[in-house]
Amino acid sequence: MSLRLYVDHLRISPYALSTFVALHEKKLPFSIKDVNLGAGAARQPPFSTLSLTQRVPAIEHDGFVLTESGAIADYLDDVFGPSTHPSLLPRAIQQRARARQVQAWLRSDLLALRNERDTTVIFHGPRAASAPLSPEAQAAGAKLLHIAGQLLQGEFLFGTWSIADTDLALALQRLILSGEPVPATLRDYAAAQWQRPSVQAWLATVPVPA
Ligand SMILES: N[C@@H](CCC(=O)N[C@@H](CS)C(=O)NCC(=O)O)C(=O)O
Repeated sequence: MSLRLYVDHLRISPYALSTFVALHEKKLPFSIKDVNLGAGAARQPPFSTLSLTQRVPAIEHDGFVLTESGAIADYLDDVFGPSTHPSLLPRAIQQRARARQVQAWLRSDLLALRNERDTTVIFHGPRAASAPLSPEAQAAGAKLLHIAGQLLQGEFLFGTWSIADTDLALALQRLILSGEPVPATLRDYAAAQWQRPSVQAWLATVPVPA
């Protein structure tokens, strides 16, 4: 079995983090290939010919290449099923649908917040002075906190860990690590998610700025 993960070389892609964590949580052996997005490597061969969407993350599993972190999580759960590997998504159908909903929502909404608090702040530390959030980004932050507060049941979203927990914690970290006010329960949740060995393993690969 060969499994390779393509990620951005600066390790600031939240989607690449999600797939790295997914592979780690599944306890799958995999190699990592860096793609230098800043140099346009995603749009040039060899990556552009491998990857349908020319985006990271991509996985290459025994010659099959797949992008889109949500689709990759589904694929990994299908191929490496619950009898042999930990699940990334809840097994109960409605919870699984809710987890996918959360994943898709986090990837398609909150644009102003995602733009104004990009993941550099999470993986490379806060900038000396970030501009205050615009009204649009403040509204996105408030929406994130409201929905996270509604969804969160104790330690995890769905009773036990799922990949949606990593994605939600990442979104909350945009606010927390840039000093925005976040309720203690959500801060504690995000901090606990950040301590997972899978997330720490990703953080250990983040290059130190020159
Ligand atoms: N919805 C996709 C988003 C993937 C995505 O937007 N990746 C960005 C990096 S964060 C990318 O590869 N951009 C290509 C480029 O910068 O050339 C997913 O969940 O995997």
